Amino acid sequence: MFTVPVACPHDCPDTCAMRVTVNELGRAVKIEGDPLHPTTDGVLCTKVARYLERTYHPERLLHPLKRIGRKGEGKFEPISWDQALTTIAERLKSIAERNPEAIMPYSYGGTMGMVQREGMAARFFNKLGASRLDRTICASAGAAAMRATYGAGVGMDVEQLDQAKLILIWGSNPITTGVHIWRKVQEAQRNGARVIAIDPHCSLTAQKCHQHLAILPGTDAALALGLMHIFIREQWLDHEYIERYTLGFNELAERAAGYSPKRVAAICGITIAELEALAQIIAKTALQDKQPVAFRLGYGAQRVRGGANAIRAVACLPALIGAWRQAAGGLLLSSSGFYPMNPAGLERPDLYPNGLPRLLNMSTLGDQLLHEGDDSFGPKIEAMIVYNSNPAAIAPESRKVAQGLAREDLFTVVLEHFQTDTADYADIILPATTQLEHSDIHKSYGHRYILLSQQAIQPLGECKSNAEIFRLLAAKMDFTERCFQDDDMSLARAAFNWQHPHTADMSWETLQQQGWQKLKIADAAFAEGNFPSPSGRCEFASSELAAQGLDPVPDYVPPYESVASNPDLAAHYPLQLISPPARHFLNSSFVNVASLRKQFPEPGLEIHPADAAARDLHEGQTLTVFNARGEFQVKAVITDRVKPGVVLAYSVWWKKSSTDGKNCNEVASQALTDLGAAATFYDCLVEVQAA
Ligand SMILES: Nc1nc2c(c(=O)[nH]1)N[C@H]1C(S)=C(S)[C@@H](COP(=O)(O)OP(=O)(O)OC[C@H]3O[C@@H](n4cnc5c(=O)[nH]c(N)nc54)[C@H](O)[C@@H]3O)O[C@H]1N2
Ligand SMILES: Nc1nc2c(c(=O)[nH]1)N[C@H]1C(S)=C(S)[C@@H](COP(=O)(O)OP(=O)(O)OC[C@H]3O[C@@H](n4cnc5c(=O)[nH]c(N)nc54)[C@H](O)[C@@H]3O)O[C@H]1N2
Ligand code: SF4
Ligand SMILES: [Mo]
Repeated sequence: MFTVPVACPHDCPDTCAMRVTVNELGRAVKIEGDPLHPTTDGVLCTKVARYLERTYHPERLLHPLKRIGRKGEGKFEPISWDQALTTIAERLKSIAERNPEAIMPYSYGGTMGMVQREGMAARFFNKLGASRLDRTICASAGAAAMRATYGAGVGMDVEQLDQAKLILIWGSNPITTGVHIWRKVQEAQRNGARVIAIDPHCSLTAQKCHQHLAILPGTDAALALGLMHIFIREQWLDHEYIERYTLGFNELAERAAGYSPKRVAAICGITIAELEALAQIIAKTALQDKQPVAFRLGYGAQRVRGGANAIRAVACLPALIGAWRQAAGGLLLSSSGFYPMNPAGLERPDLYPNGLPRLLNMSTLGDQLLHEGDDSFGPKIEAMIVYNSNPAAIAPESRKVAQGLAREDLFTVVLEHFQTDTADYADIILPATTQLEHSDIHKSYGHRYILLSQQAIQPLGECKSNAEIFRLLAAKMDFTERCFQDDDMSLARAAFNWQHPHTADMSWETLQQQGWQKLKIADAAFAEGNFPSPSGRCEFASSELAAQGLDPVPDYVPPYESVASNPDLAAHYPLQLISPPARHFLNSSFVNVASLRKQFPEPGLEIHPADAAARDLHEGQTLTVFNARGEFQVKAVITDRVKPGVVLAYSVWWKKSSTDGKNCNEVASQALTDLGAAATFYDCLVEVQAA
């Protein structure tokens, strides 16, 4: 028996350090959280505690497969690796000879490792000159907002959160989506902190907070501007911090002046008293008591039309009250901007044959696959290589995605662990290794550690890692550059700039033995400004946005689809649907793990008793949720956890695991956010009826 340090590969802010025990037969027999890693603290979430069940799942793909049925039908037969790679290389070569931009990579967060994510894959597609993919499905609105405000996705250290005295959990549901951060919040609660959730849904987290403010989806910017309005009216401001470390206060104050408490209460669906009380407790804690105020900002608030402006507006709050002065104060959306990346070394953009290829937005996949090609779009998409993603289930407006994937003239390759909804449409499926079967290196978007993950077991069946698959494909394509022979550890070393002050003290030996090391960053890194923005200040008025001719100051941008902002549409589809993550799944991963499915056997729709009564709906009844884009079926869950006018369906079910072969992304729209061109999953009007 021996243990191996492994990093959790999933798309989760906690990026846990794990210990995997392997027996004499080379089989992984135990997985646990590393008790020495400070944020993991020996604990894994309910999903990854079942990682061995997922790894040794009887339905793991173990051999390359070739489609023999219709697209989408899911009928395949085994072929050899050489046959599979030769078929793919021949097809890609013939397309690339005409126009390599007709080839589209499609990938996202199946694994977050720098090696198996876009390491060798990026080199391969760059050299090929394939279309670039704009990876907007999750966080690009928030990232654009943080860049405009602070210069990068940086923020407070979650390890300090237990010392905060007021914590606002804003558009985040950490009990579900990042339980280790929640454990820190619990410690803070035991230390006397007050915790407030701002969320349209009374989520698992909101239920455990002292207070829950249920705003309407997509109205966060109005709420933040309303808080500013009151801060300024009452002069509840850290004048010195604003003077020395921010930019554009006067413009911001002018904007906030338009957001009277009365107007904001009406937009957000709350009372003026609730808004005034929130402003007061924030200001009192920060300015009168001089205690740390922390904002845990999640991605939930940015999946709407005005998502980036919402994050911009909320992100201004800690600077106004000087919350950054304390290590346990400030804000965290993402910590990924702290990591000194080395894209030139890892992804090798120098390999592009003819300059930058076109950029395809992954959030509008349906429209793109159905596009015939023209001068502005470029060539019709003829081939799609999918890895680390399940677009048939997770991308919006799935009817169009499915239509596109069903195109007989589209050549589709899917690298996967399982035969997902997407894999059913593949021409060739390639079996990929899991985290236990390959090595990788990880950053985090929650904490500040680098983790080195080591291979613990031999690949199952004939599985190969993504990096190995792209290495072999590069050889088949006759790519002769030496970088296509780099092994996984060389790729891992190339991922970061090790000369940067944040990494300069790290040693590779420690990473190998311990599995993790912390970036060197001061606890209260922004106590005196020093933000990575062009001015070094918090930019209330963003110089980057001004240079692009955009509104430099955050504003409330109403949703595309809500009763107030689109009454004509709401006349037909009056309910706002949100579809946040399910606790027992990770996006569409783990949906097929039996022990987890037992706890969440079928998709449901949370609907308020008044909305249910108005439609004569009963608990447990099968419902059809629909709009002009599509429909899907769910079981009715009648509850006041949602307010009237709002409904909730947890994401993301495999379509083929539900009775009608559909999921909530049938009705989600392909419209994009104000900045960052991100998906708008929670900006969606629907109607509901008995099936
Ligand atoms: N168990 C589990 N964990 C996960 C995932 C998973 O699928 N399952 N997914 C992972 C991924 S990829 C991500 S990006 C993160 C996301 O995790 P978070 O950052 O927590 O974001 P979301 O889960 O999208 O949404 C969080 C909350 O926002 C609320 N919300 C919806 N609309 C609005 C709004 O307009 N305003 C406000 N204030 N709140 C709103 C939702 O009701 C939800 O409770 O979680 C990761 N962790
Ligand atoms: N309605 C609705 N839709 C959503 C969301 C929502 O909140 N509501 N959330 C959105 C968000 S935040 C995100 S991040 C996206 C996530 O979308 P995706 O990034 O596509 O995430 P998953 O659905 O988990 O699919 C990842 C796939 O990668 C595979 N995989 C894992 N590791 C490897 C590997 O090493 N190699 C290969 N080849 N494959 C691997 C897994 O088996 C899995 O099938 O979904 C988005 N979709
Ligand atoms: S909490 Fe997140 S990082 Fe930790 S084991 Fe679970 S999914 Fe992985
Ligand atoms: Mo995500």
